[in-house]
Amino acid sequence: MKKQNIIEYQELPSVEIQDADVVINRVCWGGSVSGKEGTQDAPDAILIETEQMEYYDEDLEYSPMKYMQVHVADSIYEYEKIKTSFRGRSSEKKQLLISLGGDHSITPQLTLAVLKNSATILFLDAHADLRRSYLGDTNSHATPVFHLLKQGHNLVMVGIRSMFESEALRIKEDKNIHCFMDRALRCESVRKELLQTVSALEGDVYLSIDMDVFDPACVPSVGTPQAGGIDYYFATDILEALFLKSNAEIKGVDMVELIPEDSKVSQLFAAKLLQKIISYWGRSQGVEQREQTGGQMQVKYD
Ligand SMILES: [Mn+2]
Repeated sequence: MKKQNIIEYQELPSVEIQDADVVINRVCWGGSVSGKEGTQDAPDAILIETEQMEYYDEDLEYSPMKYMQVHVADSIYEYEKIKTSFRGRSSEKKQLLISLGGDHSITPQLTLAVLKNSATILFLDAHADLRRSYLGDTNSHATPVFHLLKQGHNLVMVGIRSMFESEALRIKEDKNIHCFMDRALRCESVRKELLQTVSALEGDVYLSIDMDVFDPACVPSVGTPQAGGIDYYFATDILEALFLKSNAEIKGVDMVELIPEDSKVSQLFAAKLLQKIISYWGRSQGVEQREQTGGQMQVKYD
């Protein structure tokens, strides 16, 4: 058993899991990476960079952590344990369940942990990730979509720009996949169509963000970088459509495939995205109507 570091979100106190509004799960699993190594180090590196973030959300004009409490869970180092993530979470309280990876092979294990019924998976990725197995590994970072379809979920895929021929065929033929290719998203009308599709989502939704969906100029350090990609503000638009415009029930979120690097640009980008997700979810729950008893009120912050 490795020693658990004390790592917090924005240096705020971590409350008991049952009391938390937001639960952050650290999945330190990089076992299936075929490109660059180091995804298992991303969860802590991202959380460390959240210390650099302001509490105030400049888009929504409020400070979410005045109203919300966070629990940062112990790190998970074994693949078999991922499917029991968020054990001990509240059965009554609405909680935002976020997992920081790790490579993309963790997603189908996380959906087992948080989804009871078939759901829509909003899947942001440069790669189709639809292989049955890759380099002999059936639980690879190249296979999550294959497993998610097998689990009975629908996929809305965004930013795809790298695939094997059989994956392209499956995307075209499978009625459970709605794919927005990265190149098509250069076109304003397709961007609008995507945002409308996301706004119209309802029922259970799980959001999976492979950090390689972004332009490598924004997020240079990921397991398998790919030219092209979306930028921060378009991702923010997608988050706004999902959290603030749709009637979807967000059952879980993951951010995967990041590799910490010396300039820290990649992990800072991920930290900002994480903050945005928490902030938008908080707004969707109307947390700012509550009393100010959130984590931020318990620390000196000036
Ligand atoms: Mn992926």
